[in-house]
Amino acid sequence: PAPTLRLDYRPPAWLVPSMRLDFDLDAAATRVRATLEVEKNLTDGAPRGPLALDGAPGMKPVSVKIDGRLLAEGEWRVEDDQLVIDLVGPKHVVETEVVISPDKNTQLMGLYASGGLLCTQCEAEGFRRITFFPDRPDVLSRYTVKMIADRALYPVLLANGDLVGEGEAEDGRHWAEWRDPFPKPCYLFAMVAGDLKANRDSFTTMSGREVQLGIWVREADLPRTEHAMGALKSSMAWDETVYGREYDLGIFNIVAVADFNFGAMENKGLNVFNSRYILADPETATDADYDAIAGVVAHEYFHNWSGNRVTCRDWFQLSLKEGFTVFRDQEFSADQGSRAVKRIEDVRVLRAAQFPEDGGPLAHPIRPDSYLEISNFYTATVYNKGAEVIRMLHTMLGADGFRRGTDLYFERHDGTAATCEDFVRAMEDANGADLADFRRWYSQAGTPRVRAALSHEPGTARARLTLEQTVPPTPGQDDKQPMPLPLRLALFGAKSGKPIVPERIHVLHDASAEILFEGVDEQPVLSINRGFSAPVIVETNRSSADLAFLSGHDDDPFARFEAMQQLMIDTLVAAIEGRAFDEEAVIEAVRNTLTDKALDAAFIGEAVLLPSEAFLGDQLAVIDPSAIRKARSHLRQRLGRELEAEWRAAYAACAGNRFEYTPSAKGLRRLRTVALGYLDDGGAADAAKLALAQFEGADNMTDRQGALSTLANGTAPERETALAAFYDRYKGDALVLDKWFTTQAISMRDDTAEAVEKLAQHPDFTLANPNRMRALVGAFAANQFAFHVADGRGYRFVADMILKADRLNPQSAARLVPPLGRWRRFEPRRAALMKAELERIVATPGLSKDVFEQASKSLA
Ligand code: B3K
Ligand code: ZN
Repeated sequence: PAPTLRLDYRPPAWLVPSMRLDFDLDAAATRVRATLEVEKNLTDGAPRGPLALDGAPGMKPVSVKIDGRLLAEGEWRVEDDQLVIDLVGPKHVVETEVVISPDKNTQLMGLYASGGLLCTQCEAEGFRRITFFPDRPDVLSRYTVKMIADRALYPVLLANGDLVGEGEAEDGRHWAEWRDPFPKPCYLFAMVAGDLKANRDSFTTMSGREVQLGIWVREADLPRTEHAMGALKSSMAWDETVYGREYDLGIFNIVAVADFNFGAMENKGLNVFNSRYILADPETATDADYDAIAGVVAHEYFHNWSGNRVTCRDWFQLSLKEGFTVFRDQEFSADQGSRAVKRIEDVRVLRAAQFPEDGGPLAHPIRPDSYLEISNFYTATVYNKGAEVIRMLHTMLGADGFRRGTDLYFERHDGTAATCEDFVRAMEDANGADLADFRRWYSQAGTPRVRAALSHEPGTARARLTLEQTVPPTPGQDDKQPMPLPLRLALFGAKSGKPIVPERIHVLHDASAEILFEGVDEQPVLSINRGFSAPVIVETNRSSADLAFLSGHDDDPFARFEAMQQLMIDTLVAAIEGRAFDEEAVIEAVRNTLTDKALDAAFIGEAVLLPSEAFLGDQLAVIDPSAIRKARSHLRQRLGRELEAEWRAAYAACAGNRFEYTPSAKGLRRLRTVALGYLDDGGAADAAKLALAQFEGADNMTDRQGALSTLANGTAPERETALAAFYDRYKGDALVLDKWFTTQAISMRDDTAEAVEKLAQHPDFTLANPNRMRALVGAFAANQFAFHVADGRGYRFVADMILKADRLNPQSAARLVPPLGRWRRFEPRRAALMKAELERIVATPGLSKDVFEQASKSLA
């Protein structure tokens, strides 16, 4: 198949200013009549040619009419999955009819059935599976949508915009008509039919308009929608305060569905959510779930401006809406809870998901240049690195300058399909700034590396900081230009512990720079990339003593966390590489953090964790998962044993905590389970008993799952007791059952790969549900030691799953390929086994474009 290239963009030949959709809904056979008002696009550069409407492979119109006249079969043709019609005049009304089968739609793109519901997912290219249409984001139309369906099966009929009519039809059927006054691309179309109940509420916007809010779920789930509703109202208020953006329709609906390919979808006025990002109560959802729900609800809501009012011209611009909106949701969450902990979590995600992508065969810039299948580009790079790029603009321009830029951007581009370039230009124009070099962040892939060396000349009271950056080559990009890197830095006195040079931002524009600090009359310690101000890897010449000092004294909490991580990494990497190492420094630093009365539990719970095995692997030239496991477990055991008294004290101090969703209660729960884990690894004789007691006595899922995870890592008899009890208690609840699968898939036990193979045979396992597939297979593939078990069975298992899933749902199957694609980073035996599985995948006949693209690029 031929790739789509960014530079091949041409405006559409035909526009569709308005359209009407008539749905006769039925799970087996839904009739879709589309009435399009089409007009020739007279803009510069628009090609002249016939009307070509995208359709799904194998789709054929039942009938085609032009201006009311039924065309004979020879007057239209289907070519390359497009319906092609030669039109003579500049404006016509085109009417097509198709019949589609939602209940056979296992890809979950277009119109599909999920647990008795009918719902849609159109981004990126799902609309063409519903009807023939120019399925590209730069064709914006006003929609009127009429749905007719059986009233008993589908009592609720929802679509975008405002409800303009409803009524009875024949044979127990009923209808509803919705109209969306805002022109939108077809990827934002949505429709839902089913037996749903709403949690209803309202929000009064800053200009005093009342918006009806509804979160639609199965009746039994209604009590679990309060948290999402609260998050929705908070995000509506936040976008007004922080960005001056108001909601623009009278209705905002959210629907939760059980079968969904990703998190949620920002369809205009009708967001559709994976139920895991809506449903929560203390009994079934962890604190992490609560946080994720608030983040995703906010994210989708924020898209109403960053994505819907201003949309993307083409899919290469995806980060225009996604990077910006992730930055917006991150800041929203930071404002709602602990900013420091939120930043730590976001950087962890970036390092776990985006850095490996940027350093591997699938590396691409946040604005890619080509794709085979756009679904493969909803990546950590486009989303999370994209958000970091926006954050750097915020850092460099300041909050006010950034806001001037977004105001101008929204004003200029409202109602249109824009580009990343438009966004950067608005930032420049609003601030009189020159971002010429900054644009490289959009075009260059790869994580920049910064080498920072601080030297002190005691006699002269001067310190000299030299900075050097390199951007590594990535596939298709051998030569890189330096990127502007905003580095927040400060100096502390090693002896006095006092700040010597207060925080400042240095933007490193060139390949290297030298900064001179005056008045430095004691030995300084460098604090750099504070708050993770640039998404880069920093290498410094700081000693363990410097890092230990910063981990206890830096006044930027992120930098404190970072110093501790670096100390742990230095120690573990030395151990893994067989060099001399000093575990004492880590043990003391952890002790100090753990007993520092000035720190809150949430921060401590993050700071005392060792870097993950996968992240340690990323620090090594060649990854040997067994060596990493050995060194990391050894240090964890020592920390557990030597700080046993401190862990016990922390555990006891957190124990009385009753469930409350507040930052401090969350922090206590976090630290409690972290302490339990260390006690267990340290070999405390009563650890399994403590864990079982926590498991049984918990009044919330965070504590219960935390205890279960601890037990699942070990061999105590309490393990099976807890796993069985958990299963019995929650077997009717799909979202909680997902946790049961995941807990076992991420277990540190040596036999996890075998256990996961067995779990794939469990009657509750299915590849048809993306959540369940991710819960077991996705989680397993992220468990470095287990997935890379030396005999290669982990690779074989995941490859088998990819091939099976590909026949049902290529988009989800393709997401499992990147872990195998990292083969070049592993020791030769494992690398060969991984590569062989990729080769087996690529050689399989009938592969989807999605899996083919990921697997073939991984071998290239
Ligand atoms: N825009 C959707 C993602 C669609 C993914 C399509 N493969 C959700 C989001 O980012 O908000
Ligand atoms: Zn998004």
